[in-house]
Amino acid sequence: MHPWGETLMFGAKKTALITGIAGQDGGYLAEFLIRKGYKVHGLVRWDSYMDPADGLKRLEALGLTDAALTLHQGDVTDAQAVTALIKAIKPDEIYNLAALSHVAVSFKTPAVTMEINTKGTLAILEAIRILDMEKTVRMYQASSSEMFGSAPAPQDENTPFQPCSPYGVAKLAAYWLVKTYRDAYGIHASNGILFNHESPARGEDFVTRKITKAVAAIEGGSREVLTLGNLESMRDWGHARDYVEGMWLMLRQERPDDYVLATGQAHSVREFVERAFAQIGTTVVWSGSGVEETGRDKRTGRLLVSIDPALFRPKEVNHLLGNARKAQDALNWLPKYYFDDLVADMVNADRALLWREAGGDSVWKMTG
Ligand code: G4F
Repeated sequence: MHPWGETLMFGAKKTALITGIAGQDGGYLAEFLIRKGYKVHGLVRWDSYMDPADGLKRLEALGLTDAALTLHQGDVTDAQAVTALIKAIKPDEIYNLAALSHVAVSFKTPAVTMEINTKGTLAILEAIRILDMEKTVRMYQASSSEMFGSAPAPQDENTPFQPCSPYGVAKLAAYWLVKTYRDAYGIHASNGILFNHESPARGEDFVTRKITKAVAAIEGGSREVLTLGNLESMRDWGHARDYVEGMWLMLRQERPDDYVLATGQAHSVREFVERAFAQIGTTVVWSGSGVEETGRDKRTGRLLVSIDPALFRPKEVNHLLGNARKAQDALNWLPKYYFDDLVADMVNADRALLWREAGGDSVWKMTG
């Protein structure tokens, strides 16, 4: 039998289905819901399922084995299969986290991005309608601050969207599908408009984890230089652990609605680099400009950061800064982690991971 077989957990009060459970948010949300006593089902794409050592590593790192949750092999774009799954497990809550989530990749695969991020959402909404589950299931849709695109900061639920990427456009279409199905059919479906949220479980292609992994490797001597694109982008970075709680809180509300989750503080990629190196006691000094800019160790002069023009995007979102006042008032949601705590958590986790990989006796745990 597959190591992640169909074992059921008994005694759970509610049943939740998480699409995209193998991702950063999926793992933390599964852990959170299991602690709340939920029976958790997860939809996992075939490539993650077939290579569990890699595809399910986040769940394993959180100690989530097949004794705790039930994984189903499938794809959110497969509408019939999604309908059959929802019919079979009759979830009380559905969290749609499945997505092509890398903005830069969405420029290279725009059609696939629309397929997964928009039609995947439609498959779930249609399943709820076709199965007459409008009154028995609540749905969370992972909407994104990327939908704001070039809209001036700060952004909140009333800010007009101006997406700047195929990813942002696809997420915006899904956002509107949720609103439309909610109004047309009375489905309890809510959009969480989440600003960037990171953690030690973040994929290594996203800038924060790319930085923290490189900082740990440079400190450990296994790497020379960190190569980045645009250093000036401003992002409102929070911790994924805080944000999954916000998702759950949205489904506790009597009426479905749309909520921004954000820390209310924005920092540049450059500041993230500086803070991450500061965590290992290194001060970065910058010189040059544009693609010629470099960051060096203030003490030794050693090259630490260089710029690769290939890492710039065809169109950039310059400044994301969220106002989560509505979530604070209605959901009583407030983040516990802010910028410095987040960077420290990620750098320390990557140092511990490197140490463990090198045969040290420290056991990596996702902290927080
Ligand atoms: O870490 P990023 O790739 O995240 P981005 O594009 O903001 O998207 C993330 O947040 C969204 C919420 O607003 C989510 F919806 C989305 O799924 C994802 O989670 O890039 C952040 C910034 C960008 O401005 C990028 O141009 O960092 C800049 N950057 C500079 N050098 C880099 C790099 N980004 C990446 N990934 N890799 C670099 O080397």
